[in-house]
Amino acid sequence: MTTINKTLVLFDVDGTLTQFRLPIKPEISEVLTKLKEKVTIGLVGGSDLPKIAEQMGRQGDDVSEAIDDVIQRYDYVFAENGLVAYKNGSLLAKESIVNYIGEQKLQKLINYCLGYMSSLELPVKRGNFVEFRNGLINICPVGRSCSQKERDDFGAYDAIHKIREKFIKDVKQHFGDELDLNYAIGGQISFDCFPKGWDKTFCLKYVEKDFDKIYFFGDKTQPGGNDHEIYSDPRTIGHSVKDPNHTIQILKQLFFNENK
Ligand code: M1P
Repeated sequence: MTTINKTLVLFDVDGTLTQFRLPIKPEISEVLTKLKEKVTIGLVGGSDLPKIAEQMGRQGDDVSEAIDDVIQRYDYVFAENGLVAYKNGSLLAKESIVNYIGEQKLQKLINYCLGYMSSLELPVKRGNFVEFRNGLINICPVGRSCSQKERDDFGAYDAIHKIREKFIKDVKQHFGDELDLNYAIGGQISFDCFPKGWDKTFCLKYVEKDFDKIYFFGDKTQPGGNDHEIYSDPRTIGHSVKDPNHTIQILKQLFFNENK
């Protein structure tokens, strides 16, 4: 197999390598294993490391084993947009949103979002509406403790009623530039809030000097989606995909000389 030097291929997770929050399928994983023999590969997800590991690590492992597996399996793992960064199995860097924006601003955001969600009427509401992570705050109107069916139902409901888009618009209008935050939809039921510039391009500072070509594959590449900035960044060659099969189809054309 020919090795292509100094090429990095970065992948978003949900919608690009897996269905939303579900484990990677063996046939997709197999292509990535073959790709790693040719180029350097990495993941850049909005989710935290345990969630990425659950989907991309060895299935059946407990969370800490799955984390060990995923950080070994991929050359780079950038969780929470790269705010938690691993290279070759070791922690490279970790950033904290609370240190960066401070407790007061953080509470303003959380209190406002909880207030907004308290007056939202949805087909169902469950628990865990605000998830605090290292580098971002995840806001989830239906509640992260919903079942897979409730998740899928909310996804379909949101596609019609634009609950998340309207919510983000309202938060932006309410705070203006006061919080200096950005908001992006990365998955099916929630949106992420993070300091401006802490989108997925954040991870590029760890790799831009070491590679001649950096490919990026993502599904949420439209403005407002959490792949948009890195997809359109001049440092990457962006590919917008419809689903994991589409990703594999493009990989085969680009790296395995298959034309369809
Ligand atoms: O990977 C993209 C997103 O995955 C999850 O989204 P949801 O639960 O809405 O499907 C979240 O972990 C989110 O933070 C992340 O951006």
